[in-house]
Amino acid sequence: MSLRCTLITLFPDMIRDVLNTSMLYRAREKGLLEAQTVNLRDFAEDRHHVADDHPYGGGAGMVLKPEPIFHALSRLKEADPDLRLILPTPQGRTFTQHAAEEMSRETRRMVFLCGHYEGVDERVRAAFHPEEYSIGDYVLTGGELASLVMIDAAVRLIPGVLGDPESARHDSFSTGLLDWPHYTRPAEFQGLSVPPVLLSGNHEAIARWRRRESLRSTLAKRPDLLGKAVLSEGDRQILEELAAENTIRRKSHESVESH
Ligand code: 6GU
Repeated sequence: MSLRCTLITLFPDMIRDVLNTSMLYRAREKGLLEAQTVNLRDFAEDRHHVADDHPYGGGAGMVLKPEPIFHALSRLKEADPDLRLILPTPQGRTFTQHAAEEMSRETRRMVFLCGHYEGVDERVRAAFHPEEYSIGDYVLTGGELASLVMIDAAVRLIPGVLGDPESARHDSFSTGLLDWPHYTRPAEFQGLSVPPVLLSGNHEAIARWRRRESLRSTLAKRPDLLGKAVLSEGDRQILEELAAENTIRRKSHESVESH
């Protein structure tokens, strides 16, 4: 089964370069991702193939005209009436790992309508009811990068895309915790050494160390995630120890400062 994506855009080159690189390229080679671009300008009716115009009511920026979008979408819907239309926009629902997992199981063709500048003419929403997704609370110049982010996050979850299927299973946002630290050779570099447990060959001890370091990292960097993570009694015990260590460290730091 492969993920089928069509991206409607004014900047197909921007998308093709990403689709032709690294894991996305390999997913396409393996037949696990099928992605194509549709150039919105090809659906503009005027001699100069203009797909955007100034906003009614005045103001800065440009708005994507409705006609080229209607033509492009009508053509795609004729070919595939069951497609799933996605509009990347800062106004959308936040795209999360959960949404990526759901997308990775999608069997319909997904059409990403990449708005640009100030957005798309509102009548596109009224006519096609796209699913709107945002990739975070900040503003991009267009929907292309956001679409590629969503496709990338979904594609790497398709079995066969990553070399080792285990690597997706312990992803930060699948386990609810941040990842543990990683090391590779050499065992010592510029006086910095790899934690000895990782060289011990003791797989149980390594698993315990990794869990503890994941908890440590999450507590330090994203304590908000701990509320939702699935934690064992042992995990909670470790978190208490880590919190106690932090309190001790803070106290000794304060006493050093006051001297
Ligand atoms: Cl999906 N599109 C644009 N243009 N800006 C964004 C975004 C999407 N998500 C966050 N910022």
